Amino acid sequence: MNQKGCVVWITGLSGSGKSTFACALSRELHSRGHLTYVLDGDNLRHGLNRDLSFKAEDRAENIRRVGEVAKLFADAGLICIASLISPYRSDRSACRNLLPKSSFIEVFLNAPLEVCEARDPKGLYKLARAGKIKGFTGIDDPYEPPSDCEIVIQCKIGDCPSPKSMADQVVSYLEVNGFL
Ligand code: GGZ
Repeated sequence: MNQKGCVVWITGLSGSGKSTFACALSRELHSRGHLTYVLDGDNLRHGLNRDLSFKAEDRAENIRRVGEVAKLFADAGLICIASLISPYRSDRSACRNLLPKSSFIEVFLNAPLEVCEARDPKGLYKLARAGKIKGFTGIDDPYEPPSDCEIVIQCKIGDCPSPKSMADQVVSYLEVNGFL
């Protein structure tokens, strides 16, 4: 196994497909003999981050903790894949600053709100529209798209790349940039 530790940080709206993409990327890297670890925002909120809400300070703390954990995995030589909404630029930028230059690879899964809301896999958008969830990203809490990220994956209405082709795009980036 020849790899250099790094963090692949996937940001995007709820329902954009971050978790599926993260799993596909992890599977693809494993099949090539690489070691990975996936940190999924929603899962971590059941354990490490279960004390945190969705208000801005708590989202910042959520992202800070995951950034610190991701750094540990990257230090140990793993390709750490973090998938969190991470809606605020300043929080993502703070994570980037934890890592050596170029080892933080920010991937924007750019699925428009209409696409995510039409999918609504957990019915959360419906609840947010009905005012039953307050401060829902994209509805009544902001999502600040990255302006300087390493990779953008574009998903349009009726035209989203498959998780495997999203994974291939990241694998190519990792190869070209000497992580694999
Ligand atoms: C956004 C929320 C909210 C609010 C619950 N806003 O798509 P999901 O359901 O399965 O994953 C989302 C998850 C977001 O956790 P993160 O740790 O990624 O968020 S952040 O980076 O902003 O801290 C969503 C669900 O929690 N969820 N309430 N108000 N998403």
